[in-house]
Amino acid sequence: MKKESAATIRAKQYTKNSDWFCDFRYSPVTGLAYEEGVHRRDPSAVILVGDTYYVWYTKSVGEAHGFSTGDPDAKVFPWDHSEVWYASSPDGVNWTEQGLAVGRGPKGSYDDRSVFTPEILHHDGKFYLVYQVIEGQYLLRKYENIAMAVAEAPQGPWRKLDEPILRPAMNGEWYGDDDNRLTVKHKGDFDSLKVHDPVLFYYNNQFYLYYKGEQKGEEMTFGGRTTKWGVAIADHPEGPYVKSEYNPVTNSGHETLLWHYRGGMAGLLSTDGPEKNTIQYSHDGINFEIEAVIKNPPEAAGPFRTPDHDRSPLEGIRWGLCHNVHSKWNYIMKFSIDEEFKHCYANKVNPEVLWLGKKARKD
Ligand code: AAL
Repeated sequence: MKKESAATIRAKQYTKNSDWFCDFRYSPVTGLAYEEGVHRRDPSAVILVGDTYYVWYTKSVGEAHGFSTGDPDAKVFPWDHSEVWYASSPDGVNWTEQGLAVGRGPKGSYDDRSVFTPEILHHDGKFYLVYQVIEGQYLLRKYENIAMAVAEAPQGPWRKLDEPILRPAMNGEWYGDDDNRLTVKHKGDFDSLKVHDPVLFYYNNQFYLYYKGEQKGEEMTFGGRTTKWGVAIADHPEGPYVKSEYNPVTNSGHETLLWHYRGGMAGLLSTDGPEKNTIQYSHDGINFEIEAVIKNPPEAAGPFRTPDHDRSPLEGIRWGLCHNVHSKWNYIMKFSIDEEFKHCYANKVNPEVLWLGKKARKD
């Protein structure tokens, strides 16, 4: 009998087609591009209001110094001492920064240190911004919360809710008093330490707030950091949000990226976990299955929220904005999906022809 390796036996289990598979392309934008001395990052989804595109993002100025300065006010990360700003565009490529959307609160308030990583939901004539907040000194063991502000127009004014809408589980127990988030007696839930990267949807007549959880005593696995996503659900956009009993709903993934597709929710998981670099789909917003394994995914992406999301599995991420954090000053660029190769195979056209054509265009 023909011998089969473990990999060959596994390969036979991978029977899905390429409907959810794609490659990604990146291109510059104007107005939110690299700027010396300024970080712009974590773009929200892009929404179209009238004939103008809008995006919200984390903005901060000045260098980050880490945790070893001894100065409790020193900026530790590029997203520390940040604010949420917004920009508009006629075409999704040429952006004009419009100014501050949501700033930090006065000393002693739940968002007095940093306000960052925004996402937007336009629903029923109102605009809901969800974002991360930090109060007081930024420590590695700091609990981080998610807050909301509401407006009648993309230009604001934004009304902050009185309290954050989501907090970490805050269970688990630290070991020792050093500010070390890896040393614990026990870890607690997947989101015992931080709730990050919120994204809000109107889904099945409720409001689904997906987020990334970080755990006290997080470890490294063979897939990288143990970050996972959860969802909290509310009947009203302003809450109260109740965490799903099924949380975490992913076992991998860093910044959240999700979109509607034919009555279910799709997500792109990147950066961390054994299922990073996969696109997943759930028919109910809770039970996600891997649909495609991808490469080169966008970081912290905010896709254009198209009304045509049911047209094809990837319509909800056809293009959008993402950030580049691999340079001294973080900046925003455009991503788009590329399905050309896939279509070659579907149409039985040698992909080499496409490749040569592209090369010729470039030369
Ligand atoms: C990113 C995101 C969140 C974190 C920080 C800024 O990787 O997960 O946004 O808080 O880093």
